[in-house]
This record gives sequence, structure tokens and C-alpha cells, in this order.
Amino acid sequence: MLSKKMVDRINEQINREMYSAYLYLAMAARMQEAGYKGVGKWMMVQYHEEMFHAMKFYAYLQDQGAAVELKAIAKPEFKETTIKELFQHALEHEKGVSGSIREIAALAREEKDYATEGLAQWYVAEQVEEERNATEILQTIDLVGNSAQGLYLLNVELGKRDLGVASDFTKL
Ligand code: OFO
Repeated sequence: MLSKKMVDRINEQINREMYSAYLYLAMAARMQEAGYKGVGKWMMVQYHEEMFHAMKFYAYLQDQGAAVELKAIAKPEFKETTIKELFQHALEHEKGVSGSIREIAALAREEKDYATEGLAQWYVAEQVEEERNATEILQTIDLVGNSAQGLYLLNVELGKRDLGVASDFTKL
């Protein structure tokens, strides 16, 4: 059984993951409108990944007999317009999420809540991947610089991203 503090914290994390989904969905829309369909697709895949992160916590609360409490999702705010700026924003955002996941892992350890600690480890590893993805794309953007051909190829490359997680949440 989970402590009330842990249930509240996981519900808060569900909200943060849904905000992440909303943020990437907004970025997908901006990129698609700007004609970068491939970057837009990458962002849309990320939107699904974030929904998966939220729903994995949702399913965990239900497995533990705890109540899911959904809160309002904030309007995604970003002023950036270039691909590089959007990925810089994404990287900073992911560093914040990594900190948030570490808080859950630390709370679980403090409460000797080994089930949640085990789950938190999955998210810790996932955050390494999230930060690495954004960092590698930023490195590629720096390599291509302002080359139109380079940006075209990057757009094509990012458009090849496939969904790597379940999107049918009835199966979680
Ligand atoms: Fe859920 O990992 Fe990104 O935000």
C-alpha cells in the first residue's frame, strides 16, 4: 500500500507528464505549420511517449488500489521558433523532469517503498534516454549549421522516428 504522500506525488507526476505531452504536441503543431513535417512527426511521437509515461503511473496507482486524481494541465508556453531553440527548450524541460523523477525515487527509498522505487528506476533510465535524444539532435543541428540542405536532411531523418511505446492504454 502506498503512503498518501506518495499517491499525491505520483498524481502530481501524472500531471507533469501530461504537461510534457501537451508541450510536445504544441511543438509538433508549430513545426508542421512551418513545413517541417519530419520534425513535427518526431514531436508527435514524443507526445505519445509522454502520454505513455503518464499512463504508466496511472496504471500503477490503480494496481496499488490508489485513486487517480487528474488536475488541470497548464497551457504549454514557449516563444522559440527555430528547430534548434525548440530542442534546447525540450532539453531543459527534460532536465527538470529528470529532477522530478529523482524526487520520487528518493521519496520511495526514504519510505522503504520498494515497489515504487523499482518503478522509479524505469523512469530514471527513461530520462537518460530523453536527455540523450535531445542532446544528440542538438549536436546534429550544430553540425549542419545554417545549411538548408542539412536542415532538409535532418527533417527527413527525424521524420523516420517510430512510436516505441504502447499507445493502447487498455493494455497497460
Ligand atoms: Fe516523460 O519524459 Fe519527457 O518529459
